[in-house]
Amino acid sequence: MRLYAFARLLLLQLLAQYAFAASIRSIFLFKDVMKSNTTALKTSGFNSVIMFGVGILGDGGIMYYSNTPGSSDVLVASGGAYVGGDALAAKVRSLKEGDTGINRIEISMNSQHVRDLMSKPGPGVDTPLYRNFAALKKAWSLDAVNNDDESLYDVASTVTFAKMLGNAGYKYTIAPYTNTNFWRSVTTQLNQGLKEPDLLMDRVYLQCYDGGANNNPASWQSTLGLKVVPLIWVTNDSKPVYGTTAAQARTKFTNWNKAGALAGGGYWNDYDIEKMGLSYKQYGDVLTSIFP
Ligand SMILES: *[C@@H]1O[C@H](CO)[C@@H](O)[C@H](O)[C@H]1NC(C)=O
Ligand SMILES: CC(=O)N[C@H]1CO[C@H](CO)[C@@H](O)[C@@H]1O
Repeated sequence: MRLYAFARLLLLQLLAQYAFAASIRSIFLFKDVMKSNTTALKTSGFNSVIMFGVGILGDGGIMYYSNTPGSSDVLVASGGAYVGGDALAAKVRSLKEGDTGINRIEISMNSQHVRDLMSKPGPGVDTPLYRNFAALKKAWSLDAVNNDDESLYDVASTVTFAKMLGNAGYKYTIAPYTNTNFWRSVTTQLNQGLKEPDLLMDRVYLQCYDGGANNNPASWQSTLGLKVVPLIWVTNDSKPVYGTTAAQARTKFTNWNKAGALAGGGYWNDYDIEKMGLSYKQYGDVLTSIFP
């Protein structure tokens, strides 16, 4: 009996280690989740989705901005409550339910209003902003907030805001393309004294296209002291020069991973996969084979 219990403990530890070590296979959701093919997203090998286009208002309200023709922006949290509607909440939650490989949902935002709200009224648990994020987390079953700041780069308010989100139960992630010094300061301050799996800033999605086309994942890894998840832009008719086929993505991820073991890989973005008639499965297969 004791031997059995011991063996079970060992097995559980192994399983925990395995779950912990699982690589990140991610995709940014640019398309309105009410319109995208969530069945394909759930079953093509991705385990992490990052919903693009959330932003905060001057009064602490949270918007889900539309980037899809025919869709409108939706106010999703206000006055400390979720107000985005049941259908949207059910759709977002469904990403992690039923036949799915997804176990993590993040929302991606810019730095609009972060500095003014952190200075007044601040990051307290009674503020509208805190309560709105808490309500949204619950309604959408969210795991993390992704910072895609590409303009303000204010260390102090970013750190205060991220810690506030940590209090509300979120993990914090970043999606840098440039400004290494800023991201290093933020990372160091947020993770001070913390170790895996308790890191507050636990994922770096590194843009390796457009403005970040020359980014070298291995050198970002050594600068930040964290493994990164390089992002590649799928075939796209907006900036075709940065478009990457699944075959080309395989080569890029393979080479980067050889130069310095990565935390995983990811794509920008689902809208273009659908618009260009590409295959989720082909792009997903690249990730499952290189980052099992
Ligand atoms: C969504 O994806 C699934 C599985 O990949 C596919 O069978 C289905 O036809 C797609 N639906 C639409 C509306 O394109
Ligand atoms: C993510 C992104 O910028 N996608 C663009 C791809 O190209 C189409 C059409 O040119 C744009 O509408 C998308 O915004």
